[in-house]
Amino acid sequence: MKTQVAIIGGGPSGLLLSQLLHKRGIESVILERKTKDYVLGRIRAGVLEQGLVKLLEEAGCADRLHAEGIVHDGTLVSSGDTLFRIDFTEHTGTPVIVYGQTEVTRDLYAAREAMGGKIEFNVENVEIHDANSDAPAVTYTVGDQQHRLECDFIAGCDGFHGVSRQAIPLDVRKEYEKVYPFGWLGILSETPPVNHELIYANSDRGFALCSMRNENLSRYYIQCSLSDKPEDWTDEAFWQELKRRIPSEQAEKLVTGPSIEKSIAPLRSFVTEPMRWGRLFLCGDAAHIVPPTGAKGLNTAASDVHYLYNGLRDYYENNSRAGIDSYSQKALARVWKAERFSWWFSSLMHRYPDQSEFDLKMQVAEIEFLRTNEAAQKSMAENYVGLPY
Ligand code: FAS
Ligand code: PHB
Repeated sequence: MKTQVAIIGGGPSGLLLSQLLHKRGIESVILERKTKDYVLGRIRAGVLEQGLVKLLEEAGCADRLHAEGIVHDGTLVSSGDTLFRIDFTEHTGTPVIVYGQTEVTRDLYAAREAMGGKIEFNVENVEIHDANSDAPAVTYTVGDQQHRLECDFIAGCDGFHGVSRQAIPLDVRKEYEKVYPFGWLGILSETPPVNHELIYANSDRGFALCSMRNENLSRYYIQCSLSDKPEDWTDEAFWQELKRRIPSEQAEKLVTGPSIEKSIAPLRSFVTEPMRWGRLFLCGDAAHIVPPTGAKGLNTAASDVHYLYNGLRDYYENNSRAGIDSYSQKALARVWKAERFSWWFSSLMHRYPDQSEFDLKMQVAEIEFLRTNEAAQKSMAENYVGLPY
């Protein structure tokens, strides 16, 4: 089988890239390890930057997002019982949209299927061949059938645990990593959100986040120990702990209910350089990971897709290599800014096991500076709504 762009991974990065390429008549095949239902069963990101919204509009996949997404002009930040608001629209003129990654992925699958997109599910034994040549290929199996996909380019959109990053030789690839000494225990509940905007809470018991998917589907997180398992936490224990971490006024009006999903995500900052090797291009979580504190994971995958899509368009439409040759450097410039913001906001809002009293004083002073300083709030707003592509 032959195609122009072989895309490994049918998550948001791979699907968005495939859909954008298709709109320009550039052929691609997506190879996905799991089933569509499995991919759609993952509960992940919840906040979309305008950059991603615009890409979904360009891909012709933004109708439901605009109908069901919730526009947020700001967010609340709390430290103990002190609560203040960061006004995104006042500082940047730009809001964010709350719309679950699951729904983005659902919309992208629907668009790919409506346009006859080629997606292979349940692929195994994916191997990348001759990425550093003019004739790369991907081999894989489905069941007991061996397949070989000849292509012009390979997009590695297969997430942190995928095979693409490993295809770049160790003497070419450099990796940067910071593992955080805690995780996020998240639940979904069919209850009205405690507040119409998000609440990022720092408390002496640890971090908490109050988010939502719609007016009757709430998403809550609490910082937890890395040794915790979801089954260690009853719903009641989760709700009691959440109430201890958010301001008492919100705790009193919190509507609790049974969790319909409960999971723990480890937190890490991770970047691999370069994001390109020959005709292999890494995109999204295959190349970088951020702690979800800044809601940058999915949104930084989107800027990668933007750079790669435009580079491939330039190649096929104008016979120019400029875009693909500058992909890694352009994508990494924005990736590192997202890494910095996610690391900064995580350091500000979480309690670290080895935090000294002085460290704690620094954290309190930094939150107080954010609460009282307009430049600090503008800086946070600009990073949160998304830096320019
Ligand atoms: P993905 O990991 O989403 O998709 C990669 C796809 O490749 C998967 O479908 C996988 O099955 C497939 N794959 C893997 N190996 C393969 C192989 N060998 N062959 C074929 N296919 C293969 N971001 C936020 O902004 N906010 C959040 O709250 C948030 N929460 C998260 C919670 C968890 C547990 C995780 C893991 C991530 C979270 N993220 C969050 C980040 C997340 O949203 C990612 O940034 C986003 O999924 C990136 O999309 P992709 O790059 O497509 O990677
Ligand atoms: C979510 O709603 O899942 C969410 C929102 C904001 C974040 C992280 C997760 O920073």
